[in-house]
Amino acid sequence: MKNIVILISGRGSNMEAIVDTCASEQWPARIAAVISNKASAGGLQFAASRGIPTAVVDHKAFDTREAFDAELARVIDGYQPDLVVLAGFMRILTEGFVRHFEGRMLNIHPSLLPAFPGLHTHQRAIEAGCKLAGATVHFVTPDLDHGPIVAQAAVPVLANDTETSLSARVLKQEHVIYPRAVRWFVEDALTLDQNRVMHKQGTTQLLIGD
Ligand code: NHR
Ligand code: GAR
Repeated sequence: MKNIVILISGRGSNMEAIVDTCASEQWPARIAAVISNKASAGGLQFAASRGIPTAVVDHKAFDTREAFDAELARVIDGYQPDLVVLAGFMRILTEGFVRHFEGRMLNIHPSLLPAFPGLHTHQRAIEAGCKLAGATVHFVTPDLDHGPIVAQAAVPVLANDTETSLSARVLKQEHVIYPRAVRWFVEDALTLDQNRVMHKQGTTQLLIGD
């Protein structure tokens, strides 16, 4: 059994998708905890309703990013994680924190990396005139949104898209690729060669959505 700790900052719909798929597909894993940097995160109630331990580490209670990250790492380590999953977690993490969980921390980013790292990805994709948008699951490295890519989902950008309509189209595919990628990790189905993540059985790591 692998222990998964999920970090959220808000709604937590990706966390929900992972919790539900872990149960329905009977992964060799348990969601050991859901942790938020915001007490108001909606996802905490969902996790509690499923009997998953929850915790809040409020970044505003710390003077520095290092101090926040040290406490966050201490709380996470209390659940003995094999994998840490960032699911809409909105705080940039320090190098020391990332090194501590290196090779066992995943993020989902709402763009087709390496395009549009950082925030406001959907608005930026629309303004750039992109015809394709999407989401990327990647290992977390100290360099923001630049870690090895585990899976990507692509969707069209339509002529009348707004940030709201495009983000909804992408999110639907996030709920497919993120549980899939986490499952690959807990099954030990991934290999890492330099910057390239490969599925051992050659399963496709690309999803084309609509
Ligand atoms: N930390 C490291 N070191 N590397 C990554 O790849 C990370 C990371 C922390 C979070 C998620 C990421 C995303 O998928 C992520 C990847 C927050 C910000 C940000 O600017 C940027 C990227 C991501 C998450 N956060 C502001 C900050 O000052 C706060 C914004 C807010 O609170 O709304 O930390 O997009
Ligand atoms: C998702 O679209 C995720 O890709 C994105 O925020 C949303 C969270 O939704 N992540 C980031 O922007 C990270 N900076 P959720 O809370 O419902 O999973």
